[in-house]
Amino acid sequence: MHTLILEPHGPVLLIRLNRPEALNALNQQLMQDLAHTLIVADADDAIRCIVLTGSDKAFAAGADVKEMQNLTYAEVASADLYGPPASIIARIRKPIIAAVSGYCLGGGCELAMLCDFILASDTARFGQPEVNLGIIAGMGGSQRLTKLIGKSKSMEMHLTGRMMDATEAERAGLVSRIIPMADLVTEALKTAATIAAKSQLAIKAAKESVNRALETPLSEGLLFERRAFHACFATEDQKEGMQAFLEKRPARFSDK
Ligand code: DAK
Repeated sequence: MHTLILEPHGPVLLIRLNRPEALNALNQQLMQDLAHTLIVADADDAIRCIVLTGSDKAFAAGADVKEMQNLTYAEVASADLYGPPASIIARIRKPIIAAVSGYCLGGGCELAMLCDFILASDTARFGQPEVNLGIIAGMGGSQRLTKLIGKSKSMEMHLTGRMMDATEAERAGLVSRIIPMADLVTEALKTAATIAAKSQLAIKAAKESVNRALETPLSEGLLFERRAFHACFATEDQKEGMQAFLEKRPARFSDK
């Protein structure tokens, strides 16, 4: 699989996008390889958290313009270009951290937003510049970016194609933290290891509950969260977590 480099780090799988010649532009092969890799990782008990990254210069500079240039409406519509892999990535149950350095544009920004949260290096630049090519975002950008940073800023990004730097992206809520570029992957792996050490039952419940905030009305999201909270009390990990706290020792979670 030459479009991706896979590096296991204990319970964390690091996936590096690997098309340096095109600033990691997302072609159909890369998207299929990524979806396949994530399905396998999701089913592998040894993997508890995933980090997705690119290079120092680019997380991904968008969908591959060379691949898209000559496609007709009929071809794009009937193949549902990039649609199936994007739907698969959105359904992965294990946490995925996007570690973003450099350009994170168009489909690249949409891919980062398909992850659970974004850690950005101080060199990261985000944008939805599709309008410059005579198209619009097609992998969720108009919806996810608007939910994450609000209508006004999202609209400006989509209508002008301008990029925002890491500071603006953090202030707007697109990015959870900014990290010096040299430390980005190390910090992402450290964060992933912290997540990997928790009860995976609680992690899945938390991920599903937070995602409900973007997908359902508040009343439905609150009901989902309450039911997921109740279900935590059916787990051994809840008993262990609370007992360990009261005994002033680290918890030993069994994922049961
Ligand atoms: N696609 C293909 N190749 C790309 C690319 C891209 N998006 N971005 C960069 N490259 C290639 C360049 O062509 C160049 O290749 P060579 O000329 O060396 O062969 C190489 O990467 C280095 O790029 P530059 O020479 O341009 O590097 P610079 O540092 O000068 O500029 C840049 C960096 C990021 C500012 C510039 O490369 C740039 O503007 N790139 C395009 C950014 C862009 O417009 N991105 C949005 C693409 S459209 C859909 C789902 C998703 C999408 C659509 C549909 N469906 C589900 C239906 C998404 C669409 C998009 O993302």
